[in-house]
Amino acid sequence: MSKVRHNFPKGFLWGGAIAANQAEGAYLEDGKGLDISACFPHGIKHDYDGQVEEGKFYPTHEAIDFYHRYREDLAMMEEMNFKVFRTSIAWSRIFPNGDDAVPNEAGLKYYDDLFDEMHKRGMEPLITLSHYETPVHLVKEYGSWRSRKLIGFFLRYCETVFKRYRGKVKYWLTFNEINNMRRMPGAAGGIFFKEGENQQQAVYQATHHMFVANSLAIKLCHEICPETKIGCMLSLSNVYPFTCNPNDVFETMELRRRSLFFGDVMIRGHYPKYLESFWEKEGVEIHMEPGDEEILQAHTADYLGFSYYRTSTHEYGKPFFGDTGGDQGTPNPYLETTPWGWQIDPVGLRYTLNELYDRYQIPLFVVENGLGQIDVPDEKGVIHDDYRIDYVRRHIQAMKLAIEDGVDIMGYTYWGPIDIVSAGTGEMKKRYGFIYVDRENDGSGTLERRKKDSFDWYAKVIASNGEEL
Ligand code: BGP
Repeated sequence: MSKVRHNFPKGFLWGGAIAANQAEGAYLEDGKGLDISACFPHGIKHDYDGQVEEGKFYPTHEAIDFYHRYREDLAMMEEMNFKVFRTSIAWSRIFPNGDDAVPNEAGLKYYDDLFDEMHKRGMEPLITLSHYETPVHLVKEYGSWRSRKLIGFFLRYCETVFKRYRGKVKYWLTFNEINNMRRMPGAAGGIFFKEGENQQQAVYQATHHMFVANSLAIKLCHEICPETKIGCMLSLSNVYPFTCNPNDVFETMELRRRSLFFGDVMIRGHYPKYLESFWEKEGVEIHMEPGDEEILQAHTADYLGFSYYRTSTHEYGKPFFGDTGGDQGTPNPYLETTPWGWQIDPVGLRYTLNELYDRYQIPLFVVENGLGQIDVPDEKGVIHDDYRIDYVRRHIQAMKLAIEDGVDIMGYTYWGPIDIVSAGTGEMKKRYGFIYVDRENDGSGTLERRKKDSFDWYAKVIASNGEEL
């Protein structure tokens, strides 16, 4: 009988996570094509322009200029002893239109240099292939993932980067928060609804194409670089029944399943039955090609990466909403709330880790967890973010308890170790970083980087493998 583990395993992958579109800027530099993230002036929760409108400010166009400053930034991550650094490859840096026959060498070179810099500083790259960054041309020309052609375009992109970065990238993720197809299909899959179309049909048919692409990318990855691990990625902040009323309990299970459905297909390898009644009600009919089901079953995720920020509750019959933090319903009276309405729940992380490990029995990776807050510098310009230290400490303690519960956790990449553009709102004001960036919502500021109090604290956490909290 194996003994209970009371600490983080040796080689636990401590680090941080960002996304190309929220940090790099250089949105059309060195041959990069336009991607959808550059056409949201106020973040992915709000209006999508479909193009860049003259004279309008788009926060991701320069973001924090990580594209040109990554050496300085990675040096700071090394000071925090990072073992792993998560970011995404912007698809449109490699294939500017998404359907190009040949890749853009300048884009490939940029990520070669970026990954070399990470290795130089002791970090393993953890790379997301598509993080809300679908090339705009694929949306305009093909209706994005509505078209089965996107499978081929995506696989050409995957094959190119798997071959180019073989030996440099050991950890891949396919689609960031693919379950956001049900809440924000525009950001998650480039699905912007057309007049009069059956919206659920569009969402779930596009999702089917992404499932097939996910499985074929896993197959390709295992063939081209067998030593790597490739996972799927979901947004899994949790939701509790608001009361013990059986109706609250049952409908909350149904709500949770709307997200777990994506993990069920990509990890168990087949469609579950429980969504069929919903599809029947909505007039959804998934069109599959012969062989699709065999592909899904044969090539499933090596691990489950997921984001966890908060929990919310659901009351029977009440509408629920969703954003970049996950499902959101009735506030939980037992939890404190951030200025953006996100409720802080470290016990919820332990609960979610146990829930997911019970369901899937594959390694789990917390690839996003963080606190977006209003950080106010003191008279010397220093940010005393003890509230952020408290948030991270309690979530790390929750992970340690989950490990004692027997959960296999691969690593933890804190979301936004450096202040970046908020995905949901396009703000800089919603700061996550251990590193402050002098940049405001309106694009003003010097882009200078400065350590917050949490910087040295997190460095010690990693140096002690999660012992010194
Ligand atoms: C997740 C996204 C990230 C990140 C995070 C925080 O949905 O994967 O891109 O942005 O949410 O959300 P926000 O930036 O809106 O605070």
